[in-house]
Amino acid sequence: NTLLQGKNIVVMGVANHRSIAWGIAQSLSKAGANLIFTYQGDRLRENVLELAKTLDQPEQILINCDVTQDDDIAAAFAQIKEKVGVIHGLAHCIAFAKTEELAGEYVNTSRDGYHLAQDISAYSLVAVAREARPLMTEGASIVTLTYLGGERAIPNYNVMGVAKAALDASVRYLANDLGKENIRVNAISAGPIRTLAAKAISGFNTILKDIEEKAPLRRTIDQSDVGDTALFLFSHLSRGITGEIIHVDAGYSIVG
Ligand code: 0WD
Repeated sequence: NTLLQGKNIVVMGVANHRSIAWGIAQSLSKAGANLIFTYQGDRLRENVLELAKTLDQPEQILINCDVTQDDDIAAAFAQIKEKVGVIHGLAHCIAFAKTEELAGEYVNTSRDGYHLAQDISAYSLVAVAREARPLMTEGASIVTLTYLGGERAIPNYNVMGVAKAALDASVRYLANDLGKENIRVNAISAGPIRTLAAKAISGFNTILKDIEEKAPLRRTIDQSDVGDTALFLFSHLSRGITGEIIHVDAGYSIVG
């Protein structure tokens, strides 16, 4: 399909072939988008390069960007500007919390752990949107990834749930700020998928089993389910949608 032909889209957060960001990249590439990847530090560069080479892209554009560093973010978008000039989309697929805070009681969350989860998982969207904005001169779509644990208290999700609640609120505030420039901001609330980040959450297998039993579609979702919804959100088809949280979870949130 050609839904995203001629669109330059930045994809942040590919770590390996299981990453949701990678599922999104595959859907967008198939729709003709020109992709720019950002990765966290040199340890991931080779991984992302190998993956990017498997896509039908004129060239691999890879840019280092650790979102805890304002300088990195500014430098990354300066490079992106130099490379492509205008961007039409940005997929933010980044989160982090300390493993020890993704188990047991939320009440034990440390000040450090709280700040770290908020910084990487929620504030980073604000920082990135601010740097991306000047490049989004033809209107654009920003998509982030959230989880039901931001709406409900889900066992073990803890500090990340609170970070997702902040992320969800940020989507609404950013959508309101940027809408006048025809920049839309939405989140996909994905059902649980086995990825590197998911490994850190205790009891993850139990969560998957519960979905298979209770979700209306009686199945878990995968990276391609999220990728194709992202494709819709980056396309003209979703032009009237902003500030929204779309659940791609086989319907679990309506029954669980
Ligand atoms: O079940 C799931 N897997 C769900 C994930 C359900 C619902 C939502 N999500 C969200 C996550 O919370 C996250 O926001 O999807 C997003 C992508 O997560 P993922 O695809 O599940 O996990 P992963 O492949 O690990 O990608 C997250 C990446 C990091 O990977 P690692 O595992 O190396 O920490 O976020 C990136 C990094 O590549 N990341 C950073 N990028 C730049 N700067 C930073 C940072 N400081 N920290 C983490």
